[in-house]
Amino acid sequence: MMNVDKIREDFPILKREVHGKPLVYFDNAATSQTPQIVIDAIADYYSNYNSNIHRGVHSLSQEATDKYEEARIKIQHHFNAKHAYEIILTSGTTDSINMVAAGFADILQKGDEIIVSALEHHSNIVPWQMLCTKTGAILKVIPMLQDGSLDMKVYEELLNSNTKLVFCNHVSNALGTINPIEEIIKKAHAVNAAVLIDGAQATPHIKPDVQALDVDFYVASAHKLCGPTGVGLLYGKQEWLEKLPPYQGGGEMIATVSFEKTTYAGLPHKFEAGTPNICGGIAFGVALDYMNSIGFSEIAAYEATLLEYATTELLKIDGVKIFGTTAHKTSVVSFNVADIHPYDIGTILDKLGIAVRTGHHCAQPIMDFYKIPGTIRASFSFYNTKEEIAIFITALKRAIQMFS
Ligand code: 7TS
Repeated sequence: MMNVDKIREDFPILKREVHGKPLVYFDNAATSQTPQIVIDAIADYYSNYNSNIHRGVHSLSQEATDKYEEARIKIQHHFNAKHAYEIILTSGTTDSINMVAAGFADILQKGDEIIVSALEHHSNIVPWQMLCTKTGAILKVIPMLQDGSLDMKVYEELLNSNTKLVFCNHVSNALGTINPIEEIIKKAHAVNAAVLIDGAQATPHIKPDVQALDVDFYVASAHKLCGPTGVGLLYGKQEWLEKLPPYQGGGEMIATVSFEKTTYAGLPHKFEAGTPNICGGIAFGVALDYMNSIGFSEIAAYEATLLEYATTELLKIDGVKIFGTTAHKTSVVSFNVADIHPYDIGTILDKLGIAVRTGHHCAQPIMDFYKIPGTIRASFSFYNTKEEIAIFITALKRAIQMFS
């Protein structure tokens, strides 16, 4: 069993107050909080061995390079990638997706088809639209159903020999739906299409095994996994990473340079031009160690109890409507109360010390589907408690009273 009281001691921010009230942080789907061990790793880097990597013969550069490459190996093991060089360190999910989209601009041809799901974050929609404009490829959409799941029957109908790529999030950020990615990948591979899975929302709750999934690309951000902002990963199968052209030109990504001809470095450096977020990469590794020390099955089991409690209590309140009601969800509850604007509720909750996100959550097509401007989204992490949910429910009732 997880000792949540002890875990909370690891997060200094959880001790602070907002508007004179103890912070109740339920915006974990936007970014997770940072444990002291990760904060210490960041301070240690800048205090003791800050230097540029992969280039210096001096000791600090060697130390930083070793730590950075150790982090890559930690990430490799966490995601069970076959090779460390299949892990490209990026600035985050958005960067990773754009890297793949830019690469496919050289591969796709007019009339090729690419499929996205209706549940995507804008960062998994816009790059593909840009790619279609560049290449003449056609974008098709797997529709969603009322409960916030994907219409897998239509997905099968969309797939054909012209389908070259399929993109889907592992978990929807707006609703928490866990998508059937195993089936999505298998069916895409049956027509020889490549698959990119956006794991930004899944990775805080689920430990994915990229080899078992047989996924072509898997992307995520460290800042949702107790790590720092500005760092994330692109996992790509070796064969794909070798096929794709480099994303950016610059230092670090070359083998030889002359004005006549430049040759590129091997993986992973081909995709890592310039000085990377060295400290961020190292801290990402520490954050993964921290989460693994708690255990992902323990985290998922505990968060499921939080989700169930919050859902039950919310549904007792008149006028509450929850969006995203499938049985397979992470600990996200997206809802509205009668015709009160989500922003108004969010503002009152903030005054009471409670951080939730309101709005379209960068997933406007989902809001259009439900014909709503947005929702109030409470997203729970393993360091949240039932007591905090009780405080949130009481505060919500107060907010509702103010608007009725
Ligand atoms: N994909 C999904 C599914 C996401 O939830 C997010 C961020 C991104 C991609 C982009 O990640 P980034 O780290 O590159 O910004 N989602 C959210 C959210 O739900 N609230 O704030 C950010």
